[in-house]
Parts: sequence; structure tokens; C-alpha cells
Amino acid sequence: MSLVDQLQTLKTAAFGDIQTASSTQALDELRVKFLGKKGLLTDILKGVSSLEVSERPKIGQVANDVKTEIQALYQEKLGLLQTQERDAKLKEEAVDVSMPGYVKWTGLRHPLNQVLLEVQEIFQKLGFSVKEGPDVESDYYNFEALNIPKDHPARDMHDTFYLKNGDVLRTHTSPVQIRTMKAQTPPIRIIVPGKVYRCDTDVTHSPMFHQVEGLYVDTDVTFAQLKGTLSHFLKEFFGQDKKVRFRPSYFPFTEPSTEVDVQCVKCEGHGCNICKRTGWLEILGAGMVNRKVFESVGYDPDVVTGFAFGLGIERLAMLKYGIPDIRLFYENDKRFLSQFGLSQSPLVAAMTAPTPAMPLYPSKVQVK
Ligand code: FA5
Repeated sequence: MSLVDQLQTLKTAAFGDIQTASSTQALDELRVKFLGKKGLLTDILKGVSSLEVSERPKIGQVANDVKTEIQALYQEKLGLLQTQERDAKLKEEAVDVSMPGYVKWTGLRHPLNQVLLEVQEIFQKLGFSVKEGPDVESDYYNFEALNIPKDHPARDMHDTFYLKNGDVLRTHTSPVQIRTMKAQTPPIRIIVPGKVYRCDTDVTHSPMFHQVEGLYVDTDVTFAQLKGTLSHFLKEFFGQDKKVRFRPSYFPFTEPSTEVDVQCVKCEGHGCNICKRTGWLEILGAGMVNRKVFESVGYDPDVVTGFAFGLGIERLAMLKYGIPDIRLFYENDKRFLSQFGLSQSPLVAAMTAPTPAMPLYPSKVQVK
């Protein structure tokens, strides 16, 4: 077959293949096959060297024409296939704007932390600052300095976890009262949030729970101020219309002592299963700091007076949100925890923006 015929046959084959190519990739493979450096056209042109010199330009011309025509068809087909492939891709990736969007899950504060921050915020506005103390305490700080000597019956109220060396897991946050008074002179106005431990467990008691201690020491601190401060706190926390009552009680480190009840959050005082038909719920213990406690920290009880209180954070959270079982707080079940996200923003703001202290009661103590 002459070279011209071979070129014509090549052109026919290339046209047929290019026209039926179904993708840009297949088309590119055809370009390499027919027009590439080691392609079929190059193969045919190798035969030119055996021709008479006079015949060579004519064959060269035919070969160029064939190549140009194949390239033109290739370009035309390439444009067509690229358009088809782009359209298919756009169709495949099209966004269905009627589909629901992805919901971004953002973390929430634990309900106990939310309540704790709320409590802190209320007291910080009254001029109380936040102190902390160790979870492992000596018998002295947890009991003795608080007027609970060994063999005192009040120790039975605190189902204590003892360590081998005689230290204890603190049973309340009250030891931080002693630590602070030993380190500072009055006036003192602190709250102490923290974990406490008691060997006690049921639906309203946990072996580890959280308390917030409060201590205000100055001259002329009165029981009226204790009542006013705690009433203000409870109304801020539970709502202005909640009734509050103070009942006489006993704590070795306060005299007189009181327990404070709020009107039952469920039945509003009519009596129900939560408040054991009394209409009231006990929320905290409090009292005027016992003279013996002042003596144990080296303060003169004839000069200074003070009040202290201790409240359970779990108890506050259970009452505010109607949670029937304390163990729900510690199970880390997201279905439970995610119900408490709404009050986050103001609390975060309270955390990040320091509240200026605005003392209710200006100090009269002269610190030398
Ligand atoms: C005390 O712990 C005293 N230190 C409080 C106090 C401080 C009185 C300063 C006077 C002056 P009480 O044992 O009542 O008191 O505990 C205080 C609160 O902790 C209770 O009202 C209750 O809300 C909470 N609480 C007590 N035991 C548990 C427990 N096992 N689980 C969860 N909360 C508890």
C-alpha cells in the first residue's frame, strides 16, 4: 500500500475512533496513539526516507493535511467532551438548598458548673471574693478548729472518709474558713466553692458533692445581715416571689445556728412528695461564727463578729430544675446534660468579666 493510501487509512481510522470517544481521557489516548511521537503517523512517515527525493514534498504535504485534519477533529471533540463532563460534574455536585443544614454541636457547661457560677455571681456582686482549699484535710482544720473535738457527737453527722495517716477527705468546705482567718485579718468576705466527700449515697446524697461556703467577719456583723444576705441570694437564685424561712438548728462552729428553707419549688408551699408534705425544702446551714472558732484562729471574739453559711450545689440545682436523682449529674449522659445550655451566655460573661466588689457593709475594723 502506498504511503498516501496508508495516510488515508490512518485518517479514516482516527476519525472513526475520535468521533466515538466517550471521555476526554479516551480521546487523549487516541491523540497519543495517532499523533504522538511514537504514534502511527510517525510510523508511516518513517517510510518517507525510502522514497525518491522528488516525491517526498508531496507525501509531506499529504501527511501535514492528515495531521491538521485529525487535530482539528480532536479539538472539536475535546471541547464537546469537556462541556459534557463539566455539566455531569455540576449536576452531580449540585447543592440541594432544600436539604437541612449541618447542626454544629457546641459544648455546654455542666449544670453544676452553671449553678456554681450563678451562685458566685450573686455573691460577688455583694462584695464576696472566691477562695479555695485542699480536698485532703487534716483532722484539725476539718473538725477541731471548728469546735468539733474528737468524740464530739457532731462527727457522726459527717460520715467521714479517713486516710491511713489520719487525714480526711474534707466533709465540708468549712475548713477554708479557718485557713482564711489564720492567713488574713478582718474584714473577710469570702465564698468557697469546692468538692466535699461523705460516705453517704442515695437519690439525694452522693459520696462526692459540691458545697459553697460563705464567711463574713468584721465588727458588728449581725444576724439581721445574715438573714438579709441569704434572703437576697435565695430570691435572686429562685425568683423574687419565693418565700424563705429560717429555722433554729445546731452546728458546733456557729452559735446561734439556723437552717434555711425555701418554699417548695414544685408545689409552691401546698405540700407534695418532694417536700415531704411540709411545703418547704431545706437548702443550707448557717449561723453566727462561734466565739470558740474565733479563739482557735487568734481573733478576739469581743472585737469581731461574723456569719457563715454552707450550701449544697447539687441541692440547689435539683430544686431549681426539678431533678429527682442526684446521680444524673455524674453519669455524663449527653441527653440529660444538653438540656441545661440556655443560661450559658450570661454565666460565661460573669466568668470572664470581673465583677467590681460593691460591699454592702462598710468595714469598721482598723487593721494595724
Ligand atoms: C455543713 O456541711 C456545714 N458545714 C454548713 C455550714 C457552714 C453551717 C457554715 C454553718 C456555717 P450540712 O451537713 O447540713 O452542713 O451540709 C450543707 C448542705 O450540703 C446541705 O444543706 C445539703 O444541701 C448538702 N449535702 C449534705 N450532704 C450531702 C450529700 N451527701 N450529697 C449531696 N449534698 C449534700
